[in-house]
Amino acid sequence: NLLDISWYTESMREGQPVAILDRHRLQEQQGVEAPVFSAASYACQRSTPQPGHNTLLTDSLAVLAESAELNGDEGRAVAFRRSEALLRSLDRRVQGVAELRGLPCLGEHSRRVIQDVLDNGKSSEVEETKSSSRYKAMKVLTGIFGVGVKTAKRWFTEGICSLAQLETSGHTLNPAQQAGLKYYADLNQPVTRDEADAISVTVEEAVCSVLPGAQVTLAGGFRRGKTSGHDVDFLITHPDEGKEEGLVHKVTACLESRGVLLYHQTTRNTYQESPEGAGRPRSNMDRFERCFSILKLVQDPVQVEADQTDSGCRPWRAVRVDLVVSPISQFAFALLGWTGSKLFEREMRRWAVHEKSMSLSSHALYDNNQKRYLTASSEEEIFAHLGLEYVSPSGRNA
Ligand code: DCT
Ligand code: MG
Repeated sequence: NLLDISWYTESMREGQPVAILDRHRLQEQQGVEAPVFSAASYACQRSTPQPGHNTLLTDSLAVLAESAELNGDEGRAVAFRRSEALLRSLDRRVQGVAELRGLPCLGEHSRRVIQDVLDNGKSSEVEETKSSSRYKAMKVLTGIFGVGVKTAKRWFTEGICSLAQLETSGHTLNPAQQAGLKYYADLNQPVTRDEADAISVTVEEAVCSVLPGAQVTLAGGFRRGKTSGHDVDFLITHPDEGKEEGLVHKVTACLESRGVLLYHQTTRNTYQESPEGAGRPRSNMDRFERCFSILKLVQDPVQVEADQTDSGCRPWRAVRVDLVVSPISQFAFALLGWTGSKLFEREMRRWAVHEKSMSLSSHALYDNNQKRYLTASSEEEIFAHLGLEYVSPSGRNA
C-alpha cells in the first residue's frame, strides 16, 4: 500500500517536508480526504503551546511578521503574527493546505507561504527577505537596546548597516543606546531559564531587603514556560496597598550598591482611574512604576573557567531586566498583561472591545455597558468577566 510506504518514509525522515508532501499527494491521487483542522478566531480562545508542532511553518511566518514590523507596517505584521499563532495552536503537524480549509486568521498571503514551505521545504519569499540587506541591517540596528524601528530606518537610509558604521557615523547616542552598543553581544545572546532563575535570586534579595513582605513574580516569556528569552521580566507588589510606592528607586539603589546595576532608566506610575471609564487606551504601554535595566549576572565559576581560553573573557554577562511595580489592587491585571505573549494580550483586548464592549488594560477592566470597573484578584476572574475559558500561562504562547 503506497500510503503506508509514504508514512514509513515520513517517519524515517522526521521533519522532512518532502515526505509529508508525498503522503499528501498520494492521498489526493487516491481521493483520500485529509482531516480538516478547526480553531477559534481569537488567539485568547485557544491554548497555544511553545513551540508547537509546525515550527517550519511558524518560523517562516515569523520572519515575514518581523520584516513587516521592521518596516513599520503594523497591520501586515499583525496579520502574519495571527497566522503564525494559529498554526502554533494546532495539535499536530500540517501535512497539506487542504487540511487548513475554513480556518480563521489565514489570509491569502500566509496560505501562499504555507503552500511554498509544504511543497519545497522553504518559502522563496522568506529566503529573499532573510538575505535582503535592509532586513539584515534593520535587525542589527534594532538589536541595539534603545534603538527602535524609526531610528534604525533613519540610520539605514543614511547608509548605516553595521555597528562599525554607526560608531564612525558621528551620531550622538543617548545613554540607553550607548549601553546597548557597549553590551551588544551579551544582550543579543538569549537569556536561558537558569540565568533567569539566577537573576530572580538577585532581584528578590534586593526587593525584600528594601521592602520586607514584597512579592516578586517572574513574568513574560519565562512564566509561559519558554526556555529562553531576550530579557527577564519581573512584577513586584506588596499585600498592603501603597507600600509599593517609590519602590523602584529603592531597589535600583540597592542593586547599585551591590555592584550589579550596569544601566537603568525608571519611569514613575502615572495611572489614574477615570470616572468616565477607561475608554480607548491611547497606547499599549501601561503606566506602572517601571525600570528598564541591564544587570550584571555573575556566571558559574566552572563555566567561566572553561571559557577562559577566550582571551578577555569576563566572569559575568549583561542581561536585560524589566522591573514593574503594581499596587496589589491591580496586580491580577498587571500579571495578565505582563505574562504576554504580546499577541495574546492584543487578542484579549480585541475580544474585550468587540465581543464584550469592555476595555482591558494591564491596570483594569472597564465594562462600557454597566459603566463601571470590574475588579479581580486573580487572572481566572478576569477571564471569567470576559466570558473566556481560562488559558494557563503555558497556553498563552500565541
Ligand atoms: N507587553 C505588552 N505591551 C508592551 C510590552 C510588553 O503587553 N508594549 C507584555 C507582553 C509580554 C510581556 O509584557 C513581556 O514583554 P517582552 O519581554 O517583550 O516579551 P516576552 O514574551 O517576555 O518575550 P521574550 O521572551 O523575548 O522576552
Ligand atoms: Mg521578556
